[in-house]
Amino acid sequence: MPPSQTHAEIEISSQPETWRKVAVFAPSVTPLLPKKGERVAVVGCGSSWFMSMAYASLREGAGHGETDVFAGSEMNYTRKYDRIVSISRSGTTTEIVELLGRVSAPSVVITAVPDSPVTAAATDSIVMDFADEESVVQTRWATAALGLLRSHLGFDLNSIVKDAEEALSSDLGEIVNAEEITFLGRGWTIGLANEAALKTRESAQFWAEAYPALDYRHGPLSISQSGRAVWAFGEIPSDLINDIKKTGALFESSTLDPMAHLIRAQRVAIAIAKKRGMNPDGPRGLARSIILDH
Ligand code: F1P
Repeated sequence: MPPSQTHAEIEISSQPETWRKVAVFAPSVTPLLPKKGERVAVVGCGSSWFMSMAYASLREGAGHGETDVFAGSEMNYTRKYDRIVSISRSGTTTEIVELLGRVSAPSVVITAVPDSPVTAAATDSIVMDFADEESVVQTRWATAALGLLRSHLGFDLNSIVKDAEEALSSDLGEIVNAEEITFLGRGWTIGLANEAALKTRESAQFWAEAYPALDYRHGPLSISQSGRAVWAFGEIPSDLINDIKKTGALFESSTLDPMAHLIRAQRVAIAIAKKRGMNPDGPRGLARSIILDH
């Protein structure tokens, strides 16, 4: 049986105040993050990879320079970068420690834990211990890390705290009864769609997928039907919405900032886990950090 209030729920609810703290903290680390024009690779594993994806798309889209993204295990070591940005809540993820030891470009790690293997391996470290979590499943850490990087791109995090509060108080409705959810995004929100699907898989062993929105029609659409759901982060074209609705699936979208909309997806994941009698803080087969012994 899950405890009445899980760590994940407490951490999800604390996102508005955490984002405010990130907004105050961000200017102090500006010199450690990529400068405009630098060629950058962003790396992470799991949630940290998905937040890396979102940042890479936002950075390049904002005209700050070419920005590639890699899962920690899939770095392209033949490419030349001016800076490597890595995200790791635990600071102990093997793929990231090894990657930082191998790259020749200056690197910066965003982590929740000071004096960890990643801080030893990176050139510079940004420690946001105030955003660390008890739950294995990442929620506020992921949005705090992405929030920091959005701030660095000039985005005012305080401007979406209201959206976060709305996402926390909104009624979850029928979506918690869906038998499958397909999450969609475009550009930077593809990372959010992947993160949302990871949340339901980790915390509720619940079947969820994620795709670039326009790719939905190239196969994933076949899984949609009444009793299942499609969830879009950010805007998607109206003809695509019509095609989704024709399948009979429940369709969820929002005018909230997509990172705030992710909070609703985190809540849905926890609600499904609880409905299934699972403890979302202790996902099957997962640990806070994946440490490989090779
Ligand atoms: C990354 C990660 C998480 C996952 C689990 C195992 O950790 O893959 O995304 O939920 O906790 O670790 P980190 O490198 O950000 O600590």
